[in-house]
Amino acid sequence: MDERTYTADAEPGDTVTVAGWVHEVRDLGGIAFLILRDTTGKIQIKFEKDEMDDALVETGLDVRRESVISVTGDVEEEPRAPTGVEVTPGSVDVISEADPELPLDPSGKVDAELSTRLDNRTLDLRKAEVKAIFEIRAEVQRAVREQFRELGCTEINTPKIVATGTEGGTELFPITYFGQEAFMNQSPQLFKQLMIGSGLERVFEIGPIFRAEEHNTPRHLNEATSIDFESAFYDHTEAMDACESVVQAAYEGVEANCREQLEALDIADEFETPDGDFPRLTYEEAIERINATDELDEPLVWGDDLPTEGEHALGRDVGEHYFVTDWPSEIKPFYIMDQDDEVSTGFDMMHPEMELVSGGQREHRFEHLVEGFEQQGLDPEAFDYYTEMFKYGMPPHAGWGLGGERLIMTMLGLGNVREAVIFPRDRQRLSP
Ligand code: AMO
Repeated sequence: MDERTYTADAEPGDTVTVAGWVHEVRDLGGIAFLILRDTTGKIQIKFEKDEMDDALVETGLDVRRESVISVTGDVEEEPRAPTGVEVTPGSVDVISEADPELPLDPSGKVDAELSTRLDNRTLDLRKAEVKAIFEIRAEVQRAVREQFRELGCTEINTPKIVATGTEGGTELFPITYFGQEAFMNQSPQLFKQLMIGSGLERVFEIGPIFRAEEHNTPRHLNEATSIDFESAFYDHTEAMDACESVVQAAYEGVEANCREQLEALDIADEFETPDGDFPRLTYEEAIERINATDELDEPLVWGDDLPTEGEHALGRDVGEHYFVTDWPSEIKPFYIMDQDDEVSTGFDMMHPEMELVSGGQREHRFEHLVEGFEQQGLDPEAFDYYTEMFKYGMPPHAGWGLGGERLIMTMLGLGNVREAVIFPRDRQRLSP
């Protein structure tokens, strides 16, 4: 079956079988061209009507757009062809005929709404600029994994069906688990921390997280991909260093290995790898700078979370990736270690347009941890499986979680986070 040649590998002088989709047919009278597309690109098939068998010409020219065909023929140089070569066919096989009514135009000549595109993702991903997003996403995951290995991490996979939430009770998806209440996991937070007391010490995971977020915004998903890191004997500043190196590695990988994809997205010229030394602003400096922009109706005070408009105002002011550190303890989760009565070790890493990462040093002292649960209104007993392990030798540790889709969205300047997910889950979308 796969004795075909990819269109990108067809060289003048070769006799090849190329196979893929009918991108378009251009009939100029005595001569006609069929453009065949496969995963590597496109190639021109030439039909000279007077010199070819009528049945062959008919098969080639009557085939509907987006049908799958295979063509065997000789490759010749042709400077006027889009790729500099063309195929003179000896045979054409129609393998899978497409319906004439396409729900979406994969040539991109006719624009489609995002919802139509998501309903017909298979066809949508036939477009070079859409396919490019997912090739870049794959490269980001490869580069990030490699950087984690450089940092001495072991990749782990933790359960997605769990008994308790960690990131606030309202955002959980309940499920039934053999008659018992269970939830889809919001974060691998507790599991990755449990590995700190194991022999692994430094771990990462790239996996799904589930958030029953009410907001239907361009940057929220109900199923997202979290890139999680956790290390023993790290404080929050060392965790931030690791975060910078991972984000930088993702950009470097794309810059080095995705030239063609960046071109398909028309952003090759402006694409830049950040220098990996992101400014670190304290929360206090951040709210002062936001207040100084005068863009909020009410100035922010200590203890407020940063509203979206505040993040945008600060992002414009800073103009690059940056951290916000030293958050008030009261607005960070129970597992974050405090520096004193008011200030935590929690941090966020921001792109000028949105938050990408949350992290911090963790509370590893058993008594403090149990107190933190109570303060947050959580029943420590429900978390016994977690807290118990803090009694048997748990080193100080720190880590973070990075939103995979938001990383891609901000890297490529996409208008909606759903563009970075093949089959997104949001309030309206449960299939495909
Ligand atoms: P947090 O809840 O801030 O932290 O999530 C970390 C990052 O994950 C991404 N993210 C989302 N992306 C799209 N849609 C969503 N609904 C969504 N929710 C989160 C964001 C966010 O910055 N356990 C901590 C991390 C840690 O401390 O290690 C946590 O989950 O980019």
